[in-house]
Amino acid sequence: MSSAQPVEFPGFTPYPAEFAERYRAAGYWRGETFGRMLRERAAAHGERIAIVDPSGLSGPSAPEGGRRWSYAELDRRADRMAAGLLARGIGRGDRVVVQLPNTAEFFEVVFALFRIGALPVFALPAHRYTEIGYFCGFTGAAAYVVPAVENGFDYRELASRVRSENPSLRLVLVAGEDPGEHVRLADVPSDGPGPDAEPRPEDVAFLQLSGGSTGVPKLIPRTHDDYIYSLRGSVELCAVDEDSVYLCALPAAHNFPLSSPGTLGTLYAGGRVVLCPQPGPETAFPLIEREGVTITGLVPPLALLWLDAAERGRGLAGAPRLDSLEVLLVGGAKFSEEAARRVRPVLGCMLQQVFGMAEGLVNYTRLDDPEEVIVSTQGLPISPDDEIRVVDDQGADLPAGATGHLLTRGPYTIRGYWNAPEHNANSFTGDGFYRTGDLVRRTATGHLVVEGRAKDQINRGGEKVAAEEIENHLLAHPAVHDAAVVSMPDPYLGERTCAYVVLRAEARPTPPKAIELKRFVRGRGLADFKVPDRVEFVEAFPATGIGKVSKKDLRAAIAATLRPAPTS
Ligand code: OOB
Repeated sequence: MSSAQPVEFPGFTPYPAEFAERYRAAGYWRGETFGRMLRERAAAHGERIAIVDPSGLSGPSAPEGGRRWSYAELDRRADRMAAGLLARGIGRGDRVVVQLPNTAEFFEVVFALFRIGALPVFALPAHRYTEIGYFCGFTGAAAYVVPAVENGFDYRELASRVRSENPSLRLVLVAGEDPGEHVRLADVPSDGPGPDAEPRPEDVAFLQLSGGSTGVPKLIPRTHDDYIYSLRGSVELCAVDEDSVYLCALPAAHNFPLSSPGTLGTLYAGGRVVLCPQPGPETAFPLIEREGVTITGLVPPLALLWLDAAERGRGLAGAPRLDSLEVLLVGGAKFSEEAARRVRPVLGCMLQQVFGMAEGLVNYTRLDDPEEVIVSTQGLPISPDDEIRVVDDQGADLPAGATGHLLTRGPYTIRGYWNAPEHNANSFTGDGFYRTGDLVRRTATGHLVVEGRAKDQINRGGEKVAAEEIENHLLAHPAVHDAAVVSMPDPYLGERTCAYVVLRAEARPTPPKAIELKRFVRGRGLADFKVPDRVEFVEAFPATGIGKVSKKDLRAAIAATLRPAPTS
C-alpha cells in the first residue's frame, strides 16, 4: 500500500513549513499514523488484551462479563469495518459524525475511519438535535454513527430527523440489535478490499469539538503527527506502559480521556483500556478491583464523588479495593487545593493535575513534583517546544507571578479552527499563537496556575457552555427581550449557569416562569448540561462604562444571592 497523494482539505490551516520541519527534526513528529500504529501494536502484542468492554451491547447477545478484544482482534475488526465502510461509499476525506457511548464499537469504528482516511467528528452522547444537526450540516458529513437507545434516549429517532434535513448524510449506522430504518453497524464489516492508499502523517485525522465561547461550537482539526506526539508525551509523563490498565470513565470522545494519556495513549503504549459505562463510584470501583485498573482520569466533580465514596467505604467489609490504582488524573476544570490534598490519603494513589484543551496544549504536574506543586498548580506543558506567553490586555508579556492571558503555540496546538476565518482572526495572533481565553499565572518554576477565564464560557464541572449559544436560544422565546448567561459558584460542579433575562414589555403582565424558559431551551434540542440551572428576571442589565452588559456585575449579584447569610 502506498502513501496517498495529498488530498485537499479546504478550511484547514496547516503548520507553517518551517515549524513542521523543526518539529520533525526534533523527533516530535515521527511520521506515524493511527492506522499503522494499531497495525504495529497488533504485530507486537497480538493476543494481549487491548479493550475490555464490561457492558457489551445490551441485549441477549451480551456475553457474561463483557467483551475482551486483543490487539490482533481490534486490528482485524478495524480492517473489516474499513472494508465495509468503503463498500458503502465512505471514502478518504469524508466526515463521519461518531456519537457512541463508552463501548468497544467506538474504537472499531474510529480506527476503521483512521485507516480509510475518513474523519471522525467526535460528538458527545449528551448532544442532541441542534448540535448534531449543526455538525452534520457544517461538515457536510457523509455518515453518522449512533447507539440505538442509551440512557433512555432513542438516537435512531434523532438520526432520522437529522438525516431528513441533511442531504449529504448518506448513511446512518446503529450500534445495537434494532437499527430501525437505518443500517446495523454489525452488518457493515466485510472481507472486501481495504483502502488502496494510506493517509499521510500530516493529514487531518479527525475533528474534535471546541468547548466554545461563540454561538456555535468550532471544529478542531488534529493531524496524525501532532496528536500522536501528544500521546507519546503524555504516556511518558504519566508512566503508562504495556502493564498499565486505563479506566475510561469520562465520555470516550472527549479529548481528555482520549489522549491525556487516555485510551489512545494507552493503546499507543500497548496497555489495556477498560471502558466504564458510567463514571460514578458504584460502577467504577468494582471495575477497578476486578480489572486491576492502574490509571484513570476524572473531572473535579467526579473526583469529589470518588473521594467521598472511598472515605465512606474505608474499612467496610465488601467495599471494593482500589489498591491497584496508581495514578488519578484530574482536569477539565480547576481542582480545589483542598480536594487535591485528599487524593493520596483517601484513594492511596498519586494525583496528576491536567490542564489541557482540545485545541492542543496540555499541562501536567509531574509524578515526582513536590506535593505542594501537585496540589496547588496545573502543571507544566508536555513539550519543551510548547511556547507559553502570559500577556496583559494590551498583549505585553508579563513576568512570573503576574496573572494574564495565556497564549500558546507548539507542536500539537492547532493553527486555526476548521473553516472559520473570522473566528481564527480573533482566536490566533498574527504569528500563530492560540488565545486560550484562560487567565493564568506562572510560578517561579514555570508551573501554571489557572486563575480564571476571559472567554465568555461557563465551565460546568468540565462541561463547557458557551454563554452566547444559550443566549441565542433564550432570545428565540417570544417573551424574551434580552438574555445574559453567566456562571454562578457551586460547591459540587465549581460553576453552574445562571441566565439573566429581561422580558418584553408585552410579556411582563403575565411573565413566563423560570421552568418554562428552561423547558423551552431544552425543547430546542440541546445537550442537557446547557440548559440554564437558574433563571433570574431583571428590568435591565447593569452596563459597563462603554454600555456593554456587565457580566462581572451579574456574576457578583448572583454570587451574593447564593452566599449563605453570615451566622452570628
Ligand atoms: C479539556 O479540554 P476542553 O477543550 O474541553 O476545555 C479546555 C478548557 C481550558 O481552556 C480551560 O478553560 C479549562 O478547559 N480547563 C481547566 C483545566 N483543564 C481544562 N481549567 C482549570 N484547571 C484545569 N485543570 O478540558 C481538557 C483537554 C485535555 C486534557 C484535560 C482537559
